[in-house]
Parts: sequence; C-alpha cells; structure tokens
Amino acid sequence: MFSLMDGFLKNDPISLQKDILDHVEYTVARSRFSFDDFEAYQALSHSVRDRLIERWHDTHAYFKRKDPKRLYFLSLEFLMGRSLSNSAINLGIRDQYADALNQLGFEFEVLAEQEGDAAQGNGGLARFSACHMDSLATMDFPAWGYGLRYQYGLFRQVILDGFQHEQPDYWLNFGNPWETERIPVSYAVKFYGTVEEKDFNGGKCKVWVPGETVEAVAYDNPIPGYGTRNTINLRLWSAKPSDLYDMESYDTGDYINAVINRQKAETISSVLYPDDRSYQGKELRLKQQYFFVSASVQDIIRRFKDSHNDFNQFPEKVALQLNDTHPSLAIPEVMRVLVDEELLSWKQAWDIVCKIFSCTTHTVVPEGLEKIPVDLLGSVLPRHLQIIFDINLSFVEELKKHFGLDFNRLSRMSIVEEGAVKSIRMANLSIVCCHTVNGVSRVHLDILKTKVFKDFYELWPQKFHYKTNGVTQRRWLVVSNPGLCGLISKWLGTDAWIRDMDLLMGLRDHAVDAELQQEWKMVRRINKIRLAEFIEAMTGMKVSPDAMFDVQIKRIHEYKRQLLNILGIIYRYDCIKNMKESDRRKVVPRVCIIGGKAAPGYKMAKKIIKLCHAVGETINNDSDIGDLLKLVFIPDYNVSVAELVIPGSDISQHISTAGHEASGTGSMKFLMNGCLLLATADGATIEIIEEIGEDNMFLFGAKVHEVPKLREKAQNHGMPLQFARALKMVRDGYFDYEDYFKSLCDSIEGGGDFYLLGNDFASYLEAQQAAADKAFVDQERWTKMSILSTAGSGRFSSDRTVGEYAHQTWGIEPCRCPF
Ligand code: 26Y
Repeated sequence: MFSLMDGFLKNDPISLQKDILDHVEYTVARSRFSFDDFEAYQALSHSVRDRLIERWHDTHAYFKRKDPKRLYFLSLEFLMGRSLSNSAINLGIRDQYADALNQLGFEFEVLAEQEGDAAQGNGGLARFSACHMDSLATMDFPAWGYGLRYQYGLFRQVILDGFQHEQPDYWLNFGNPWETERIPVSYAVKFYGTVEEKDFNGGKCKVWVPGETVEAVAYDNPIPGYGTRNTINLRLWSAKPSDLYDMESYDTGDYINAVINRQKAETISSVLYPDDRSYQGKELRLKQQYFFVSASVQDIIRRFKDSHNDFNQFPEKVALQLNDTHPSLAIPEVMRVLVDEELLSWKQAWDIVCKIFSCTTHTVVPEGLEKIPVDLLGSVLPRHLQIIFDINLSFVEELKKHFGLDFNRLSRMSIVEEGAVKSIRMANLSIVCCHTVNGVSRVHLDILKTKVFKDFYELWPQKFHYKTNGVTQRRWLVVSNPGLCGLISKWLGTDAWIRDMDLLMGLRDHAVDAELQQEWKMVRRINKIRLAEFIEAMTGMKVSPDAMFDVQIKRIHEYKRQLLNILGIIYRYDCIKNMKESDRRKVVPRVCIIGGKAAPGYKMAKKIIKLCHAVGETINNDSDIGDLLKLVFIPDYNVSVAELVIPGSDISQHISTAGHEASGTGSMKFLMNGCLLLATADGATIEIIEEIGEDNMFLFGAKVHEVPKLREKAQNHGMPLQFARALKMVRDGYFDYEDYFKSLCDSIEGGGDFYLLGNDFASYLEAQQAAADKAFVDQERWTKMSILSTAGSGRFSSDRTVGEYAHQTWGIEPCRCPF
C-alpha cells in the first residue's frame, strides 16, 4: 500500500537526477540520452516546480485549517525576473541540484542563464510587488498576490544606430514552466450593457445586464519563502472568450464574425502598458484594470464564503492592498458585489469597504494620477459609475459639514472632476475609501501631506502614513552575489542575516580589518571581471576591471537626470582632452555605464538615449582618451541585467532632482552589494544617509525644500560656466545630430531648466571628483566605505517594510506551516 508520506519528493542527488531525467523524457519529450542546455533548463525547472507545488499545497491546506486573516495584494504589475535560482535557493536545495547536474554533465549557473525574464511590469512599482511577495512568503504571512498575465511583457529595447526601438516581448513563446493553468478556477467578467432596476423584497435592487462577458482564467505562480516551508501564490488572470453566448441564431457569415469577435476578448490581457508616468484614459487600460480586479474580488469572496456565512466577519478575515490607484476599481466592485449580489444594505457594505482597503502611492507628480473620463467609465462599467457617484455624494456632504461651503476645496477634493472632460479621480476615490494611505519614504509622505494630497491630509491626518521601501536580500544579494554572501556569512559566523538583515550591522566591527578588506576587494574584483565580460558580449567593447565602474541603471526620465550624468561625462572628456600629458597620468580611469528603457512615446527620454550613444561614439574612439574614459550603454536593461551589473559596480548614481523620486529602490540594491552611492538627498536616500552617514557616500545638489526657490532663480539667472561649456558642445554638433538634440538642449536652457541640472552641475562635478580622484585611489578607505555600505543596508530589506505593513496597516499575523 502506498503511503501519502512516500509521496514527498526526495532531495538527494540521485533522486534529483532521476527527477530531472524523467522531466526530460516525459515533460520536455526529449530523449534522456540527448538533450541540450535549454531542454535541461526546462526539465530542471519542472523538477523545482514539483517541489514548489508540494509546499504550495501544504501551505494552503494549513491556511485553510487555521483560517487566519489573509492579505490580498492587488497590483497591475509584477516584475518577477527569473525564477530558477531564486526558487532553488529559497527551497534550500540549490547546491544539491548543482551536484546532481554536475554528475549529468551540466552546470546549474549555465542552465539558469537559459531562463528569460518575466517582465510583467515597468519599474519600481512592479519590483515593489515582486520583493513584497518574496518577503511575505519568507515571513510566513498568509498572503496572495493578484495581477494580470500579460502575453507581452515590457517591450524589448533594441538599439539601432544609437536609437531605441521597441520589440514585443512574447515571453511565453518557449513555455513558462513556473505557472500552472487552473481552468476550473475561472470567473465571468462583465463589461458594457445597462443597469436595470428590479423590484425585490418590497424594495428595489439594481441588475447589471452586461453587453460583453469575458472569462478570467487563473494562472498560479508559487512563491517560496526562504527558511520556511511556506509557499504562497501569485495568481495572474488571463482573458479567454466566454461560453456565455448563444451562437445558434447566426448564419455562416455571422458565425465566423462572432467567433472572431469572441476571440478579441483575449486582447484584454495581451499587453502591458509601457508608460510609468503619464496616464492616458484608454479603454483597453480600463478594461484591464477592471478585468483583473473583478476576477480577484470574485475569487476572494468565494474563498471567504467557503468557510464563513456572515459578511460582518469579512474585515476580520480579509485585507485588500491596492498597489497604487491602478486596482482601485476593486472598491466599487466590492460595493457592487455586496449590495447587488449579496444583497447587503448600502450602509453594511460601506462599513465593510472602509475597513478592508489600504493603498500605497508611488508617485509625486499629478500627471501620474489616473483620471478616467466619466463617459468612458459609464459605457464600460455603467453600474460602477453609479456607485462611484453615490460614494461621492455622501463624501461631498461630509466635506460640507467639515469645511462649510468652500467650493474651491470641494471641487478639488471631489471624486468627480468637473472639467472640459468630466472624469473620475481614482486617487481621490482611493483616499476616501481606504483606511490607510501609505507613502514609500518619509520625504514622500511629507510631499503627499503638503502638496499632492494636502486637502485630504487636513481632513483625515490619521489616514496618512509611510513605510520606507525595501528590497529583498534573497534576490539582490543571495541570488546575484554569491561571493559576497559567502564572505558576509563567514565574517558574521552565520547566514541568519538572510532572514534578518539587521545582523549585517555586525560587519561594522570588521570594516578596517585588513583580511576582510582583502577578501572583500577580491570578491568585488571577480564581479567586475564578470561585468566586463558581459559588456564585451553585449556591446563588443573591452573595458578594464581596473577602472572605476560608474553606473546609472534605471528607467530613462528627465527627473532622474541621466542628462546630468551625460553632461558630466562630456565635461570630464573635455577636461582630459585639454590636459597636459603629466596630468593625464593622475586621472582615475573610469567606465561610465548607463542603461534603461524610455517609454515608447517619451520623446525627450529617447533623445537622451541617442545622446548617450553619440557621446560614447566620440569618446570611445578618441585615441587621446584611451582607457581613461569610456561610456557604455547597456541595451535592454531588465531584472537579470541588474543582477549582473549591480555586484560589479563601484559607484552608482541616484541623482533625481530633490522632491521627484518617491523612494528609489535601485540605490538599496547597490548599497547591499557594497557599491558606493553618488546621490541627491531625495526619496529613501535621505534615510540611507541616516543609516550609513554622509561620509560613506557622495552627496550633492539642492535639497527638497530649496527646490521651489531655485526654480524661480533658474528663470532669471544664466548657466554656470562648466555647464554651458558641456551643453555648447552638444549644441554645436560636436557629437553630430545637432538638430535632433536641439529640443533637448532647449529644455534645460533659457530659464526652462525645470529639473535644475544647471543649478546642481557644479556640486555634481565636485562629488564626482571627490569620488573618483580622491576616494578611489585610497583603496583602503574605499573598501571600508564599501563594507560600511553593506553593513548599513539592513533597514532597506523588504522584510522590514512588509513587517511594518503587516503590523500597522493590514493587521495580519504569521501563519507558519509546521511540516
Ligand atoms: C498610471 C500609469 C501611467 C502608471 C504606471 C506605472 C503610473 C505609475 C507607474 C509606476 C510608478 C512607479 O514605478 N513608481 C516608482 O515606485 C517605486 C516603488 O515605490 C519608487 O521607488 C519610485 O521612486 C517610483 O518612481
């Protein structure tokens, strides 16, 4: 008789080998005697997935038995990157797999390189979701992630003649071994149609008669915690044509058209919007938002009803977290389901809604705030528009009681914007209905309180909080920098820091120890050599690992000021070119590395990419300069590129105009990896300074409170000399394409320098010189700063962030699967 316990998969090398070969033969359908690296990768990931699924089942059975309050994390974007190494490490069996593969003649590392990135998101906000999933699992929280399964992730960036071109990322082409399709878990999602009023129980009730129905099918992605058996779920919805159609009345022509039209339903989950800044009220985007929200809400309510029959208990069992305003249609959707389908009174439903929702906002600028035209919303979701109007009606009444007839204030705060295009302000809707609104750093919250949501803060100060962002050390150190991890564990005498980052502080005691310094430098050098090889493979350019690697990788945006970096490089180039031979010998050789994508419609950002290439072309081919200065643009920046670049960087730049980066999480990844920061006092950097001290980084530029005055000044004052000189070279066509770059130059000249590049240029150069020419030559001091950076990075683990959210916002407790 087979025992259930025997069903558990074994992790010794022989069992793992057999398992991999079974998958080669039966899952990948290749001969176990002959398969290549990619096929081996596929078999290996299926073997890992089997183990994930086993834990996933155990975790969910345990959650079901214990019935804790659950957190549901709703996000339109999850930027997960690769899964293989992360999963194998979190399962605690990476080394066993490596051994098993060695005996089969394969290398784990090489197979891991076969995996493509899951790029279901744009940038910071989407990595926030991914890091949070890892921390939620590791900390044993009973949580679910919900999102959309895009067929095309973020576009691939191809550079032709220095210009960015976008290519579709059809990431599912080669199958996705990490997901499980769950056909039985599917829900009908309705669109369009009309709302009818029906008599019910002596009263009236609303019935939404849809014009279109689309099926949402669940795809589950297991997320394993580290050092725990807990494995939680990321459920992504895919759109399929619905069966809810009567097709019999069609003749042949109608029939064909009807089938084709039904097929169009799939477009809802076909493509990720590549903009992360300015919102455009597009019908498809609205449908995407509602589609994933409706399926998720149905799933959450179904799970609740499986074991409860009283909706008054709902807030004790359910917390819904909205990642920015993108999923905020969940609010009217929950109201609709509770009132129209579960037949609760409006008041009962409203009380529940006010207790379950919280949100995080990731922006500082009004352009990022979503506004849905009323006409569009009324056509796609007629019942939701009514509900939003009703919520707004009571809200405006409350406002009148509180502030009197202050019409300006009422019109600013109303959920409905009365403008040329009457619209629904999704941020206002979220603030009205969420019990907590979180910013992502201390200064971000200040900006929300004093500017973006000032009126709301005056009404409900208790709603506004911040939780400084963090990133997961499992991916950003353990997966991406095994060398440094080994060293950290050796010197701390434990690897417990992988679940408790505060322990890294212990490195402070050894920061000047010559032996650690030696080993630290060695590990960092190996990472630099790996990066140099990658650069050569990607761009054909040879760079020396002896040079300082100076890196800026992130989305291209005017506020992130890649242009400041490039103008700084031009200035440096010009200085070197005009130097005497004897002075040249004193220059610290530098490799400047820039990477990042521009939104396809963002003209200025695209010009910045071209400028970077044009300047690189000139500098890199100038024999006067040689190895003293190189400029490399790394194409198609994504999560796995970041994993390789970050550990090999000496300094990294986080140079946004103060007050524009809500938090900035890239800096935290560099910090953990012992890379020194060259930064402005913006977003989370302000808190990083508190942890590691100003002396261990290179700070420059205007402070948040100085920016408004400086902007006025910039209108009336000329540019600093060095800045004018660098800019003139671009204007005068030193790098060709002068017509193309004209608007870029105009944007920072003649008083229009909104992001204050001119103002910050001198102090930027000073910080660069302090970094390069002074600190870098003193390798002992540099290594000490590097060790202290890692040592001070504990606070920026997403474990800390998630712990704060759990405790202060969601009210959830760990629920650790015992076996
Ligand atoms: C509405 C649509 C246009 C839109 C789509 C994506 C709007 C915003 C976004 C994404 C925003 C985003 O990624 N924000 C970043 O969030 C990070 C995590 O909190 C922050 O570290 C970073 O400063 C912020 O820009």
